Amino acid sequence: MTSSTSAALPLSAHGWNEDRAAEFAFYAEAGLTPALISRVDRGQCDVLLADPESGELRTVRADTRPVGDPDPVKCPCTGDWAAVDLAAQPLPTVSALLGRSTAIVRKTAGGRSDGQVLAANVDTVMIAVSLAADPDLGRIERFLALAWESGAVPLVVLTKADLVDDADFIREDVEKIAPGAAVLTVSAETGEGMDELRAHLPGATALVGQSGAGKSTLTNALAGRHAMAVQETRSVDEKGRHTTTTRELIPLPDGGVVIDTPGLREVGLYGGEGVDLAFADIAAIAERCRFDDCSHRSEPGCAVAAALEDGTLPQRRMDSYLKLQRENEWIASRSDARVAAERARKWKAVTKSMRGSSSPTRHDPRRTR
Ligand SMILES: Nc1nc2c(ncn2[C@@H]2O[C@H](COP(=O)(O)OP(=O)(O)O)[C@@H](O)[C@H]2O)c(=O)[nH]1
Ligand SMILES: [Mg+2]
Ligand SMILES: [Zn+2]
Repeated sequence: MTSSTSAALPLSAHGWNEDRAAEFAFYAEAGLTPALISRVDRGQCDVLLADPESGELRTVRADTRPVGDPDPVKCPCTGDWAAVDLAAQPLPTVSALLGRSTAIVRKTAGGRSDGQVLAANVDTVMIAVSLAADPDLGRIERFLALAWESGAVPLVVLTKADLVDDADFIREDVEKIAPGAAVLTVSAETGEGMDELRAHLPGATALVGQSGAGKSTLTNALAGRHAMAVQETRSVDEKGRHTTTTRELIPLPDGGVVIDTPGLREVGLYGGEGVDLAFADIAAIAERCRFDDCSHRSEPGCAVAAALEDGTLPQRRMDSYLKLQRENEWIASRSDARVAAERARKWKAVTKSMRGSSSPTRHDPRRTR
């Protein structure tokens, strides 16, 4: 066992593994300590690490400015593994971030085309949906696309089962729009379904969903303690206020971690294959179209049109698919423009450096995915 793995031993219950230790070896040699980012604020963060002296897990405040980046997707986020310089004064600093195995990235709210990482390195994206209101299938599909795109496995959890008596019917409806994902019904209030939920959650889990869906209540139930504040008054309208304001990582008593997130009003997609994975049933139908490049609009022998016609594919689901696909195409075109602008800037810097003396490039060990 290398010194960097033994130094991080208490962290292996919370996601530290051989791949991360191998990547970290370079930083271990520089005297840095491996740490898991549990919460990010402006310019600072909390990290979980194994105390080099006692070996106990503890939380340390650290300066994140050395790993700041103009691209928000590359900035440190909850769930990132970091190399921390504990000796730095006046505050320990995050000197580098390790590569991410998964990342939940949404388009930032508003008209901009920037991405925002909601959580990094999770194995499961748990989509919490309250049974107390009529489920918004389009919204669940959108969350599923976001989850598939992250590289983690989506899991839909229908919460507050104690408040309704048709939970199983609703679950069947949701299962139809969630190919490849498990759908569970739970009640944090009565404990119903909680054991099954725990069995679905090895490793790291991020909880996403609307405000008031019961995410923080579930986090507390899984953690076995009051780790997160929950909405005090049970809102009659299911919109809910934002009780949770930061993304926070909670280590679980039996290993693993849960990342609780504030409710999301806008869940813009940020490109990629997630939409196609979330609508794998449509892709399967489309394989039977006569033409490989069928646009499913007016071509003869279109299996999608036939499925819409005979009702096996609901029009609502097809519309939802097309809408999310268009959104993805828009963001892809915006990123192409951004990449082109970035390339132009680099060329300018390079030609300038060839004329001048100092090189504009600097060593940057960070990478994402
Ligand atoms: N009846 C019932 N209420 C719940 C359950 N889970 C959460 N709630 C209530 O739903 C409200 C919103 O919960 P909260 O965890 O703050 O939701 P969040 O915004 O998704 O984090 C709170 O008033 C909770 O007490 C449940 O299983 N049953
Ligand atoms: Mg909350
Ligand atoms: Zn077709």
